[in-house]
Amino acid sequence: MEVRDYNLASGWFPPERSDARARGYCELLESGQILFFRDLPFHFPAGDREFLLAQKWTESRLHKNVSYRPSEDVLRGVPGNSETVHRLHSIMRNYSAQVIEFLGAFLSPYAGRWILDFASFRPLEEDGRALPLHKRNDLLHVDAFPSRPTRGGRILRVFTNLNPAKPRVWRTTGPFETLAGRYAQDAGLRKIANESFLSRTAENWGARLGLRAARTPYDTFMLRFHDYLKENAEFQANSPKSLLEFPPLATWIVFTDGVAHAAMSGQYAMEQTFLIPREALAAPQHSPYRILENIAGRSLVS
Ligand SMILES: O=C(O)CCC(=O)C(=O)O
Ligand SMILES: [Fe+2]
Repeated sequence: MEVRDYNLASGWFPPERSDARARGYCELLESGQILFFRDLPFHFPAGDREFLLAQKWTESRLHKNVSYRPSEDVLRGVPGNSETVHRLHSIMRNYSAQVIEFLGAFLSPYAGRWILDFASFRPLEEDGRALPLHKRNDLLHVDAFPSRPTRGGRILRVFTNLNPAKPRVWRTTGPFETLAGRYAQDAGLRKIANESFLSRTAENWGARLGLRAARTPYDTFMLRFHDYLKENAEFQANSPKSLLEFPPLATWIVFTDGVAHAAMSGQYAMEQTFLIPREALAAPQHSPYRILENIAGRSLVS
């Protein structure tokens, strides 16, 4: 795992910006690198940041995080309808718009081709958080969302550490190819790949009725793999680990479906997720669906 530092004295933007260069960034990300900005690469008003840090946040009042859906302009995870909630809503709306604009320029080959997913605000200290096993952030895992199958597309996330004093600390482990080579069959890849069309049809009933997008065997496997990795004490204990410290106000971009990660400590982070469809990938040979198809010996996304 390698982290690229974009701490350019003149600002975040590459001097000779071009589509070829942006494509290079897409390829680096897709191959499992994390792109890192020491300073904010988009506008985030100091007053908004101070407001977020000044509120009282407790586990019981939150639905894991505060979430915001840019495509519907809906805020979730905070009860009530107070002035505070309205302010929070407008901060999330602005933050999300800023990140979308920044990423549309920085990763121009994806712009307009992605599916906008949720943004989140993470106001609770990650160290010592008492969450059920499958929801724990401090166990290494790859991301997969039960309600948003990607059908082979990828999960791209932009994080910003809003904490003015403390880093956000992550652990990562080796490349997806190594992880999948070692654990995919044990996690049940063969069975999922061989599932009959009929049982998949039944599983996708809801999708056919228009309730949600249809899951492919790839999506089913990735959900299983997320849980499997968190449940696997041997993997958690013995996998090679790198410790990454993202300093105050740093921003990092990462495909979290390919880079196994765990958040060990840190409080106050913002995050925006983008789903990059298969057709928009710059280096599909590095994508988890292709790596898993090579292991399974058959298509997992049709
Ligand atoms: O909040 C973080 O830093 C990452 C937590 C995580 O793994 C996730 O939200 O999928
Ligand atoms: Fe995650």
